[in-house]
Amino acid sequence: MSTARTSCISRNSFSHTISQYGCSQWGIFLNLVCRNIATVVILVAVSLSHAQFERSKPDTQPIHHPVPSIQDTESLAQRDARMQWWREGRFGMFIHWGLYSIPAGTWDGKQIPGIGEWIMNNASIPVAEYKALAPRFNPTSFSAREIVALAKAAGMKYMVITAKHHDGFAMFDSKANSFNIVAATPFKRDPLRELAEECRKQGMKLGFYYSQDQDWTAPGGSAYKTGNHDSASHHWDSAQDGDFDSYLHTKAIPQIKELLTQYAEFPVVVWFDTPTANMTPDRAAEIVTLLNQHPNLIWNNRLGGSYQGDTETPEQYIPPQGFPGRDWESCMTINATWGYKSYDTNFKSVETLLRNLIDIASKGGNYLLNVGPDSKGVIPAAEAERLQQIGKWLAVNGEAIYDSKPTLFGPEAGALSPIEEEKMGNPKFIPSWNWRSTTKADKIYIEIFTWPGSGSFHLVKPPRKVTSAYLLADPTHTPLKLMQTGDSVNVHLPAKALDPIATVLVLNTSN
Ligand code: H79
Repeated sequence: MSTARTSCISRNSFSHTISQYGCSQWGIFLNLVCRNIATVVILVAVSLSHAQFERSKPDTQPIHHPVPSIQDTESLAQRDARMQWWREGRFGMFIHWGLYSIPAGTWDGKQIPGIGEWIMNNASIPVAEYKALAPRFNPTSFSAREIVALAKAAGMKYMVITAKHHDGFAMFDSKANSFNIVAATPFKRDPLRELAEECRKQGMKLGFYYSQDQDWTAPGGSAYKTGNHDSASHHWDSAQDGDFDSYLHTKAIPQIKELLTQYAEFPVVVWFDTPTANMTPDRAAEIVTLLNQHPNLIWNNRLGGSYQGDTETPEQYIPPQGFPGRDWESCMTINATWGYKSYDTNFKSVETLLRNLIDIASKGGNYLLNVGPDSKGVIPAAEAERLQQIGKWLAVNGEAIYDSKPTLFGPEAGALSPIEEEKMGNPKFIPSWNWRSTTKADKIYIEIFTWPGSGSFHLVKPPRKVTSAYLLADPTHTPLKLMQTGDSVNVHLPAKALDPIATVLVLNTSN
């Protein structure tokens, strides 16, 4: 591999107060639906912090990369063009699907705590026993057509499916390694090929998740430590022992090559995960060499080896301030697991899911919402129903979400608690759920969660001149009465919200 070229590029020095994977208190917030907010609230918008969510150029410091990546070499204009569809899309479907959907959270008659796709590690299942799941995998009810149609109905613009998770099982036709869905199961079909065809037909973008570093069934693959596993290798079965470079060269890199070349225009996203110390800059550079051959590709910040990729990936939380200067995507589960668990019925409400989407859009990010098909290939009905409901809201109100810019206000999202602290000792961010805002060139959208009993929405010192207003869900877009007094504007609202979850007030504006 060529490591001769070198470059000095820049690193975003913005310091994150919440770790990438740690859900900290956020999961708790986001699972809480604030039901006991006083019903009589005057919603007041104060614009204090213009542009705090804009993607401004961050403070930078140099990083050395053995092979420069596309992000190191392209211009800002090229980056904007490459990221355009992703930034506009706002909402994607994450699909965690693999052999773990067979045990579905139960092993040897015991319910295994934790996320379903981690069952092999969490229950210390020996390699041979786990591999024996493959001949039992026959998801005959899998329909790429239906899954893509569901994503479309939900208003999602892209999907990312696990091509290989940490268990090492490839959900695609791989010549590089026979532990895959085509060679090792009675199913024999390639779901990635079928999804690619349907995405092409139905106008959906398709990306692949690939666990490049952890691989619990390939000799030499990495493992995160859980339980009483070996303190150095973190392995729990000698069949996992081996040389990381030979894993990288005989499995991961060949499979990444296959994924990048077997599916025509797809993938448009490669979603790496959980780099360990094994993913050194030189090893990551070998993967970057492959990625560089696909100049429109978008890839996340989890490759490792000091590469920052295109996107920040807060997992199971929404960053209170977004990630100034970076593209970002919150990935979140719809219940409490990524991979299917038969007994996880802890589904988030449509209200919570929609608030998350709106909250994320108001901070300039994307929402990658996960579903976990079962061992027959079916997305559980409780998940599909929720997606349909979100889609209904977006069919009416999508204009406020897609291709929108972040809020011009800021304090409406919440505030740091003067008393409560999170794990790291930083002040805890307490979200507020009265309203959010998104922006377009000549419009300000106010997504109202808590309908004001006062009958009006009050704006103090609006950042732009408000010329007229209406509700997006009002089919006639009847103008609402505006009262301008001094430096504030009052918008009269009907007595009842048009949508119990979020009603969008549109303000036409001029500068
Ligand atoms: O694919 C999903 C997760 O399986 C994956 N990322 C998302 C998108 C992921 N892998 N690792 N992590 C996230 C973070 C690791 C958390 C851990 Fe644990 C805490 C590993 C050991 C302790 C969670 C709890 C997993 C096992 C026990």
